[in-house]
Amino acid sequence: MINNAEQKKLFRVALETKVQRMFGRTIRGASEDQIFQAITQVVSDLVKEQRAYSRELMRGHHEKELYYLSMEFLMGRALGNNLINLGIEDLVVEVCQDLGLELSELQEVEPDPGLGNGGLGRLAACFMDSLASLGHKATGCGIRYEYGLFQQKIIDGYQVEVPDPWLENGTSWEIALPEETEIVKFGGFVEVKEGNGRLIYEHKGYQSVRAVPYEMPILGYQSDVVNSLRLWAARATKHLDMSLFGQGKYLDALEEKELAEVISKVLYPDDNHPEGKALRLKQQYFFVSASMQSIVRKFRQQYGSSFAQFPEHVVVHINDTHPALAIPELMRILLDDEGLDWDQAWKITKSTFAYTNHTIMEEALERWPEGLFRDLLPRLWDIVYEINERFCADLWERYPGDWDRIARMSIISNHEVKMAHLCIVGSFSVNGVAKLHSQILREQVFAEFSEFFPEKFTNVTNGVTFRRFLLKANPSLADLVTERIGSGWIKKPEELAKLLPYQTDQGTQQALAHIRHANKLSLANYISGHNHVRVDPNSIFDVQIKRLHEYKRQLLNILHVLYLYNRLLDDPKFELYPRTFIFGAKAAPGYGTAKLIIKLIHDVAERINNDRSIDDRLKVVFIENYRVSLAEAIIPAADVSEQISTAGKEASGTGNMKFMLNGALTIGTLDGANVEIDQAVGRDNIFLFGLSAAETNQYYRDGTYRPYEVYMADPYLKQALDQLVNGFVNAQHPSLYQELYQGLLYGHGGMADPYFVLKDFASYRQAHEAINVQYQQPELWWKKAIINIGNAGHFSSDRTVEEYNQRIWKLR
Ligand code: 26Q
Repeated sequence: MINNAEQKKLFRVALETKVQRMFGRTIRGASEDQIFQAITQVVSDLVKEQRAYSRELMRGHHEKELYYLSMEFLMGRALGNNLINLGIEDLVVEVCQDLGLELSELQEVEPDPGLGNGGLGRLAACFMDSLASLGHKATGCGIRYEYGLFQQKIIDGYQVEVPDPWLENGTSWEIALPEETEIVKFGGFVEVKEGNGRLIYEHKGYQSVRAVPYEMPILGYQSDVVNSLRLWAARATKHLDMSLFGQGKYLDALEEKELAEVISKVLYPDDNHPEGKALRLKQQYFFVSASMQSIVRKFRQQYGSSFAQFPEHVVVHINDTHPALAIPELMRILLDDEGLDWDQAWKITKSTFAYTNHTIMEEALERWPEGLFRDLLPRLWDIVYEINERFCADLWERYPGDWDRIARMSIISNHEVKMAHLCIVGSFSVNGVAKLHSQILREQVFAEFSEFFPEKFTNVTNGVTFRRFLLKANPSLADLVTERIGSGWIKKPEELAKLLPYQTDQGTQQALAHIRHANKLSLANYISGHNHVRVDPNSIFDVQIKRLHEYKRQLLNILHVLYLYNRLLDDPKFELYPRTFIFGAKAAPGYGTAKLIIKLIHDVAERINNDRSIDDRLKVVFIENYRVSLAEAIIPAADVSEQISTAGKEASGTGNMKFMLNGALTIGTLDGANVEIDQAVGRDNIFLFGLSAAETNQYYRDGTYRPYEVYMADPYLKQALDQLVNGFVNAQHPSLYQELYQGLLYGHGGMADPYFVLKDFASYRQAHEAINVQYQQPELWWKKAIINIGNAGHFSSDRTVEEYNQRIWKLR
């Protein structure tokens, strides 16, 4: 062991040398950018050394391995996280200080890799962290998008999308593995021949694309295991290039290259709002085929062709239906490449896969047109067809004559392939992501499947990594917690409960209040720099940050803000403790209503923030380009966490957990994981409002909801709603929000106000009144905050991953 001073010296020398070798400059002569590059390189060298060491340890161990297949991994910045996981953060901060540098500023140079849309992608990233920290062998498999989720610019209150070329300056965190390239085949046709007394399926006339893997090492916290995130990049096959080249078709060869490489070019920016584009299907098959081929190849190297043992050594998790083609792809490999017969291959396949559903929204369930599927993936089409024939035959045996039911449950119907049905039939486990969500899956969305395969259905409630969202994001709160209860909570989240005895402790309450205030001050500085709005750190910071979607009801929030403003204007006696409402949200580029709500938030903000008559008691801020690194800055500064989705719509939510962990109080509906947060903290420590899932469901069934009547009966609500269209929020363009107004009162063809914004308005208002009163009783407020932190243990992704492991994966 070498001591701290020596370690510091080693790191300093390594950094100085690196700057010289990379840029031909000394530290004094280098730019901030160059120093960032050099630090990253030094740290990534250490990470890769750890990886080499870990692989050496693992060599010869034949442990079961998890492959987590996901179209999205929303990892966030790596430098800070890796410093923490290497246990050298303090040391590097000091080295930087000695050199006159501020590490926190250097970290801001790192592009935030946005290889995901929202919750589903961030969950995958949290799982990668927890798996490595808990010492489980796991590989994340996905796509190395050249462009991540678009960057959001706000111009005149409107969202404008700008590309996110996160790889432009390269990244030090990945290792290219061209020698592990796989070939993926698209299009063509299948020829059936007889050989050795069996049918042989030959795929011909296809186009092939090379899949080149890049691996990012995933360190755990105080763990010897280093896992990998394996992301596939699409490249043209050399073979094709050369043949065209030889014929003098230079431009054609380049075009081929472009056509191949477009597959991994960009992440689809739709969240719970799928678009059925051919390129998306190509992306899915591309990474799934490459992943399954490499998994089988590795199995063969280790265990030969004893494929019956495959499920003992390999489990493949499917993150929503996006990687569902892995199921028929494994069938194809086992049948065509390995020569197994159907029954053997099917037995192996359905013991290998587990599927998580993340959404109940009907329109978000993936289906692909038969024609597109068949043309792009002719061999997989045959296989899915056969899987379905056999499944329907099983259904027939159980429900003879019940054609309607069989049609509803069929994988292929109305000339579409229903990916969720394929997943349920082809997996041994199907789970939802919160108790309520799993119950809705079993009782409503997949009720008939759950009757047929009751043993497959289960729940595993989501969680978040405490390393990134407390230790890294809120170091002063993490220190306070550690001072009180020791550092065990970092790896044993349930130990946070040891904080509960401090709930009424004045010293702890005050320390927490100080930390919050300092975090609010930093956020206020950010806001003043970016939004040119001055917000008061003594006001209540009330935050809603998440994708913009009608079911998440940012519209309810902003209508309530408008209501508060009206009260301040109309009633000099109206009491309001100063409030700052903070929003952050990207809208899918094709989702017009969501984009209009962003504009509305800006117009309301403009009006309120510039009104001197209300004495700064109300401010509204929209933070541009919300992303993981901003979440880390915003959440520690929040007093109030807005989790206000229409009950029954949000599968889980995970932002709710990050806020709770940082001691913010939730205002929310009984939806998703809010239900379990309520159970964990108790009714006194959360602000609940609104319809229950049972009630919204009843309205959907009986059609008796009349938003117009609600509007007419509530003058405050009517006033706010009318202001959307009477020029109050936008005098230049009074009809701008007509669409929102009409949708709430009359609907657009379908049901009016399908997300119950009007119905829940009054009770939302009351919940906010309770916040207004209770925030002014500091002993009460901070007690509740500590109770929230102390009960957050259940919402650690370490707990989630352990549950997956015990019930589903069975690693070690
Ligand atoms: C599908 C097809 C074509 C294009 C896009 C898509 C697509 C992409 C992303 C469909 C859905 C998504 C993302 C879904 C998502 O993030 N769901 C969230 O998952 C979280 C983790 O479980 C939950 O906490 C959230 O409640 C859920 O909304």
